[in-house]
Amino acid sequence: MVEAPKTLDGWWVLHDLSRLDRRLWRSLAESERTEALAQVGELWQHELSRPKAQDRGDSGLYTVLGHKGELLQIHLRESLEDLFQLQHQMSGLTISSCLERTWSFVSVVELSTYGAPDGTELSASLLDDPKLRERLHPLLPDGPFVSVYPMNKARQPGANWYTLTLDERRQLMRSHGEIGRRYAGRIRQMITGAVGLDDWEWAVTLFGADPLEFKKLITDMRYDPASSLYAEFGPFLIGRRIDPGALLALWRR
Ligand code: 76R
Repeated sequence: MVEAPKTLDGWWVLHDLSRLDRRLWRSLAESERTEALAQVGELWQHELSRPKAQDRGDSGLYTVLGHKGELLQIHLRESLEDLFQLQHQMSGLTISSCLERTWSFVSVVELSTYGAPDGTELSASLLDDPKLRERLHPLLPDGPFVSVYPMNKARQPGANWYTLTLDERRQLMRSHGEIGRRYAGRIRQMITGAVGLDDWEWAVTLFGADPLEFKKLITDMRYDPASSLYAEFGPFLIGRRIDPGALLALWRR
């Protein structure tokens, strides 16, 4: 029988990529720009750092290389409602009229239970496991590099993930997980599910200190059937964490 894997779902995630329209930005009066940057600083220092302090989410800023965008924000929150609120708050900022959104992705932290032994129930005791709760509510690790891309599992004749049995998928995910675990301690991954929420089925967000490790891990996975037969990818982004103060300094120039 073909059935969907049970998933554990954690914090809601907004990936938000934008670019500062410098012509528009420079057309503002100096005093307006100063005021706009003060608003941004205020928001990041207070509103956006509060969820982390209260263990209710996290927010991170990353500069991104290339033409796809220059600033990636990743926001994790307890509910989708919180993300709506955050977006409304952001759009009220003066700087928002100069920020052009170039990509975004809405998803929710997802752990599938392929790794669990047969018949494991998602019992309350399982959810009490602090390690599991931490994985469902991850704080953004300090990377400082981040690799982000959306993906689907294939639905083609001859390679259709969704017609495989649970057992077949479990086998495939096992070898996938083994490859991933070779990078334990060097790469942290965050898999977020987006079926019914956005245009791809998942976003993959990888964190690490050495960007070459991203290339190696993703290459290793390409040769593994879970990816070689069944994975389809969207655009890839490479970013580096930047703290709000450093970003403001860049924009102040
Ligand atoms: O062992 C476990 O408990 C978890 C095993 C595991 C699952 C179930 C796992 C491990 N992943 C799982 C699910 Mn993954 N993952 C990706 C990508 O680029 C590519 O080729 C694919 C993008 C990467 C880089 C990656 C990394 N994984 C999934 C799913 C959901 C499938 C479903 O539900 O149908 C997707 C889409 C996906 C994609 N994976 C790991 C990693 C790494 C690094 C690990 C090891 C993590 C660890 O052990 O801490």
